[in-house]
Amino acid sequence: MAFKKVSVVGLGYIGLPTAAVIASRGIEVIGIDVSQKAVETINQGKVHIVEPDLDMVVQAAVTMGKLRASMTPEPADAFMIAVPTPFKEGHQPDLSYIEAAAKAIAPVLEKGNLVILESTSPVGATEKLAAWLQEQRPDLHFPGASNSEPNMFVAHCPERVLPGRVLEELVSNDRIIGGLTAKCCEMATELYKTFVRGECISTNARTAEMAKLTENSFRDVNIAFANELSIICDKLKINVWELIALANRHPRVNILSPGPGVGGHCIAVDPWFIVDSAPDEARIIRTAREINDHKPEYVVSKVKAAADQFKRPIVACLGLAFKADIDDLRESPALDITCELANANIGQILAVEPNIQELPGKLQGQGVELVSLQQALEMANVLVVLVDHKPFKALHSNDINTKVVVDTRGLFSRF
Ligand code: SAJ
Repeated sequence: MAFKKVSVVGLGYIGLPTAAVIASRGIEVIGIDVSQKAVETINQGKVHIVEPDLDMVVQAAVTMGKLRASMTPEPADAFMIAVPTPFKEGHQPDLSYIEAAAKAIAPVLEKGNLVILESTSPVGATEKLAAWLQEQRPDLHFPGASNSEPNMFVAHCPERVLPGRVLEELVSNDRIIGGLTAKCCEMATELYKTFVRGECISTNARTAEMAKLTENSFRDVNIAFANELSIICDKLKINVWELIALANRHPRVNILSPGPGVGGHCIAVDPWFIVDSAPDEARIIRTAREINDHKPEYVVSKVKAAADQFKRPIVACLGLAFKADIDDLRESPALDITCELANANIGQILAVEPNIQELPGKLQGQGVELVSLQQALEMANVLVVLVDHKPFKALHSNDINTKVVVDTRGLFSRF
């Protein structure tokens, strides 16, 4: 089947770039979002999120009349759901956004439509999605949810793009196509082939769900190894950066970098979905999460000890984002550490974040001052490197050698 019209539900960090890229291939795309502001912004050809080159692609797609946004779903050939899947209390996956999306599109679904779940999901979520749709539309036949021959198609095709390189990776990455039936895989592959240059590999939905969770857990476990090493090295008075550089010269060793903790909305969340599904079995995965979640607390205690050396400590936190050269503050350990330090009454706290213009809500009213890097260097006696943003990497040893430095990213290990 040729896809003439595609609906993308959820116009965030994944949905909007996906919608714009499909539209750029000449397919009519309607983007659905619950935020009126997001819808209005996109319809003006503008973007509400920061991602390199996204503004250009969205503007072109809207100007060509191929992409438009709306709060009201309408009929289409395929529906792609890209809504958040956070966790609830007790680290249990919260599928309420997927359920809400299913209920929103159900009334406009037509026989033969393809529904794709792109959101990172616990194992079994795609089957649940089919069941929710079946409940809403008893007149249609969803795979696995109806006793009749299915006339609807459902697949899980997890997004795997790296924030900061989304437009490139959307096209070049291989895609896992987890269909509820072989025909679902076939149809979903046909849709992805319209914009993906990478390979599309078919499997079942449960394996596709687990593959995505596995990728992010693999990274989390490896970062936890590096973070644990950094704490062991502090105790043993060894420079962890030198240690890792040396160990990585072994042809089969590739240790990742320690940091202030793991941030973002993916790696700090997804491993918990595996732990929730197999609590007794997922031992390394759970421990890795605990190690990475504990790292900010460890950094705060190091900064407190550093500040204790001064009568009037002025602590400059370099970076608030969850990783280098982006403005994304979601689940950011750097932001949490700065907040903790502000609450700890250890002295004046300065924040330097070149990618934002105003202090985030969480830090407002806490006595924290957002300053430039230059001001921080003039004022502070303690520097805490929390993010390896480009301007911080460009610092010279002369800029910092009169300060006490807590360097969570190893920027100054070369001095
Ligand atoms: N981090 C370290 N040390 C490292 C690498 C990363 O401390 O050596 C920290 C970062 O500073 C950051 C966090 O980990 O706080 C996560 O950053 P990241 O760059 O590893 O990953 P994300 O969250 O930006 O994107 C990940 C990617 N997954 C993998 O690389 C396996 C991306 O491909 C996924 O699409 C994305 O999660 C997602 O949406 O699931």
